Order: sequence, then structure tokens, then C-alpha cells
Amino acid sequence: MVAIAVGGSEYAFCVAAIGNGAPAITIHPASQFVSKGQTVRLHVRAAGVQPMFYQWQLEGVNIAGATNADLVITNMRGKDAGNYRAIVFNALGAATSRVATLTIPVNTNLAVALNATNLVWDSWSATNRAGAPQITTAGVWFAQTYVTHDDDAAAQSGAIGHNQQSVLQTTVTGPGTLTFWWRVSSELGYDFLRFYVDNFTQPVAGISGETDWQQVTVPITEGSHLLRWVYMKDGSISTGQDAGWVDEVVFVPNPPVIGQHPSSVVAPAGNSVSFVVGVTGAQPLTYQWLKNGTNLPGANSPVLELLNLTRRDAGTYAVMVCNPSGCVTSSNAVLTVLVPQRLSAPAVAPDGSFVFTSGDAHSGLLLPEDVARFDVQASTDLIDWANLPGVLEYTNGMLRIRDPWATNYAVRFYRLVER
Ligand SMILES: [Ca+2]
Ligand SMILES: [Ca+2]
Repeated sequence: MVAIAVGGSEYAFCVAAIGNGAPAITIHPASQFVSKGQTVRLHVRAAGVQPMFYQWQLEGVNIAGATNADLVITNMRGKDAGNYRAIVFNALGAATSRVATLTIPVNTNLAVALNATNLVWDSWSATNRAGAPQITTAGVWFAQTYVTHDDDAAAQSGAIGHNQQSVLQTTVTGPGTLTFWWRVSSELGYDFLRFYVDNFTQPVAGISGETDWQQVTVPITEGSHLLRWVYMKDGSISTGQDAGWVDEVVFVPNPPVIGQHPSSVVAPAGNSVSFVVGVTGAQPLTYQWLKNGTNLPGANSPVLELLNLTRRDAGTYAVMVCNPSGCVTSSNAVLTVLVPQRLSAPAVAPDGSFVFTSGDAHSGLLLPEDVARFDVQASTDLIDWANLPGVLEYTNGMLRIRDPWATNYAVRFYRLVER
């Protein structure tokens, strides 16, 4: 029997001579490079006696439900990359297509595979020997898309032999919390994937044998720390895929915590004061001092120094401290600047009351809101002082005092007290 099969217009026309009616594949699926997230279509066509049935396979394993002549993969992921083929069969026999390989161009960047582009990654391998290990650049960790936790990409240990180790490492600055996912396929009890912080003799954790993905959380103390993931083999026997994998490494620095808040201070004009904040938290820490709720330009250190104080430096101070995990603002510290007052000679008003002015001794101008901080006091003997209510008003940067009771006294002294 001779049959002629003609493909659709999107394919080259092709002709197949069929001997016995069993499937004869006329169009094979084609290998493709595919970006993540794309939709992919693999085709197989065959001539032969109908009805014809199809079963697609990935790496030789049947794909559930993939029983059409076209295999459509929507939203291509790392786990979808690999070697595909189709089995075509009918009542008279079966045929297997050529293999089509779907490849996601691998970003060889370990940081991207590890979802940790904020960290600097390095890898090396070594042969364990008495004395110093022999370090090489073969067998280093690499990015791949076949074994991943995030269905995207993960780091895999390099190909190493017995008595060798493949090391993946980075550095973080604590305090903070590290989390990552890992798995291993190795000789149980002898070949390990281990994780170390600084100390290369005492692992924080280790896995061996055939594991699923596991998440590990490790608190990281203050300062700079070397983190290492090591796939390490003993002197004989390799089983499984003989590798370790790491994915989704996240380091979250602790947000800043203020241990020492700036303190309120009262200081005479012309003096200098310092506000200090004490902070713990992961570097980099940044500082921004505020006065009355407004950022002070250039005030970006743990200590705020105010030199040669004037009345205008008085106010409410606080500092905001930030790191990559957040910000915290200190409690308020109030700076009070005391400026001696210089009183003018009193004048006698037509009604007999005494009128005089008072101003900052340094000739600075007062503001209306300053008035409330002053009390006018009077005495006849410079020993006992009494407040004079309602005698103070603001005028042109100075205080004006009018004492209507002055006529009652032969001698009267005045002073201004600033709170
Ligand atoms: Ca990843
Ligand atoms: Ca072994």
C-alpha cells in the first residue's frame, strides 16, 4: 500500500511512502531556544493507518495528558527545558520521533540564579590533601535551570571527584537573618552538602542522600561574615546525581535599633552642644538629623555638633537612622539656649509707670514666640523677687516692660528670667 501525506501550508510539503500502514513520521519536532515565559509548540506528523495516537515524552518519561500531535507548553519554565520526543502509534505499530531539545539560554550569573544579585558570589573547588587543600577553578558551582526551587534557575555544585569539594561563597554584613533553599543527591552519610558561617571546621547544617528542597534559616550576628556552601565527597563511591543545589538566598539585615537617644540640654548662648545617638543594626547605617521636624542639610553623622549657639539654634532635635531594612526615628531632644538680657534705662511715663526695654545681650532679635518664655520679676531688696504679671509685650525684636505699680515704691529693681 502506498499513501501520500501532505502537510499544512506552514510546513514544507512532504511525501512519504508507507509500507505496511504502521506510523511513519513525516515531520519531526525541532529543537528550539526558548525564553522563560514563552509559549512553545512542538509538532509531530506521521503517515499511516488512522486512527493515529500520540504520546509525548520528556527525558523518556511520558508527559501526562500530552497526547496530541502538537505539544503546547505555555509559560516556559526551567523545569520544561530538556529533551522531548513523541511516540506515534496506531493499530499496526508505533514510531518514535527524533529528539527535540528545548533550551532556555542560561544566565550563567550565579547571583541571578540564586536570586541574590545584591551579594557578590564566588566559587572554587579543591582536592582534600594532607596539609593545604589544592585549589582549582574546575568543578565550580554554576547556574542551571533543570533543578530549581523557584522553577527558574538555581546554583549547582561543580563536577568533582572523590576527596574533592566544590565551594560556593559570599559575604554578608550582619546582624540579620539569612534564608536559603537547598537540596542534595549524594551518597548518603558520606557525601554532603554543608553550610558554614566563617568557621570552616564546624558546619551550621548539612544534608546528604536524596533530599527534597529544604529551607534553612540562620541568624547572622553583627559584622562581616563569610558564608560557604560546600559539596564535599569522601574517598569512594558516588550515587544519585552527585551534586548539591542552592536557590533563593535572601539576607535581610536587621533594621536599626536606637539604644541611646539624644538628650535635652539647656546651654548659654555662645556655647557648643552635641547631640548623640547610639544605634545597633546592620551596615550601612545612614543618619539624618531634624530640627523642628525639618531635615538639617549635611547633618548625617551619629553626632550633631552645634557650635557658638544663638537663640535661633533652640528647638526640638531628633535623628532618623536608616539601613536597607528600614528606618527609625529617635525621641525628641529639646535645646534651650539662654541669652542674657540687657535692660534699658527706665523712662517714666506720664501716668508715673516705668517703661523700659530688654533685648538679647548679643544684639540678636527676639521673635514673638520667645516672649512666653520670659518672666519679669521685681524686688525692693534684691533678695525677695516677685513676678509681675502682664507687663511684657513684644516690640521690634525686643521686649517692652511697663510697670504700672512703680509709683508705689521708693526703690524697685527688675530682672528678666528666661525659662
Ligand atoms: Ca533561582
Ligand atoms: Ca562518596
